[in-house]
Amino acid sequence: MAVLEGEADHSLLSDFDEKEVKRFYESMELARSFDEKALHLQRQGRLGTYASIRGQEAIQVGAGLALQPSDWWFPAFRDIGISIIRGLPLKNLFFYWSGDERGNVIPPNQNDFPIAIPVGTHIPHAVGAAWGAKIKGDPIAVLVTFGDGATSKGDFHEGMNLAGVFSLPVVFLCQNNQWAISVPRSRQTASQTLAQKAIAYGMTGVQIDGNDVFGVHQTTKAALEKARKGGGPTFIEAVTYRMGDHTTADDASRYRSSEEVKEWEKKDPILRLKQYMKNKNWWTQSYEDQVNQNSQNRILEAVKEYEESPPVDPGEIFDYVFEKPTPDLVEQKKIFRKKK
Ligand SMILES: Cc1ncc(C[n+]2csc(CCOP(=O)(O)OP(=O)(O)O)c2C)c(N)n1
Repeated sequence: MAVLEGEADHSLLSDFDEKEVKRFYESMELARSFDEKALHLQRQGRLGTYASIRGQEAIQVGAGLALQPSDWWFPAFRDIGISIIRGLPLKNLFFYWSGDERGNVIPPNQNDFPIAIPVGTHIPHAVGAAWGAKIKGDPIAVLVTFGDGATSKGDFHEGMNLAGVFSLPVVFLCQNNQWAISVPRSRQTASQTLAQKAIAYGMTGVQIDGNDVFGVHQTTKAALEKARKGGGPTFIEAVTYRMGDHTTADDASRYRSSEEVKEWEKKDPILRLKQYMKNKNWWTQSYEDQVNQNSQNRILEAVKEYEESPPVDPGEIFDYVFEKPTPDLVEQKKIFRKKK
């Protein structure tokens, strides 16, 4: 109960000052406002299918702010909070969720991979990047984020195994939001926790409260630092809850109870942080209004850029499959052009 009222366990709290705490809050608020806007745009037919991050802002902001620009990050599809922190232009996220590949163009010097829509397939990619960094002696860490459902995939186990054997600088961050579409955590694995899977692969596994931005930040930061210093991989299970539907194409009320959702609404990571800030006298209504106004301005500007961008040439789909197009692709592009 103390936690829900914003009471921290001071023995566990490191010295986050007002500025740092406000950065957490403002980033979480921006991510949530973006999320709400994306849902509205989808309902108005102005965006494609969208996967909400509501409820997972503490994990994404806590972890995103623990990364250094030189680290590499391999995202799954429910990760816009980290994308925003990493500096992906907001308009790219609108492009992405409208099925426009311009959304996947990562700005130069931003060490992020494009979003992996197939569940878990980016885990071996991340491990490969970590292996490359180790061979080259780059003092960087790799972060890979995924859901509880991904831990049932072969890609996860192969990635974890290799990372353990070669002691690679990679942090596996599982956002255990309790549901993989309609499959509950209890049907995902008979294992008591997901974190304990790390033991079998010879690495540290830790289960944390994914709605506690401070805890997520400290744990991820320590794991990334350990990785950069040659200490090997870590698996973090951050326990949270997917407050919305799986995507805008889903209706979660068909497979889970409203009581369950209501219980988790009380643990909303933003409410919790706000309460903590109120206890510290770091929050006022005018501060919140200002933060919200800033978020809205940024988001509306991005919507404008996204909607006013001329459409891409559809023939481009043939251009990026291989470095040099195969004769088949050249032929297909020709036929496509004639049909247009
Ligand atoms: C390889 C693969 N199989 C199936 C799907 C369909 N699918 C999309 S999301 C999802 C569930 C993912 O659950 P989880 O990993 O827990 O992530 P969450 O959606 O909860 O963030 C599935 C099965 C897919 N995208 N890729």
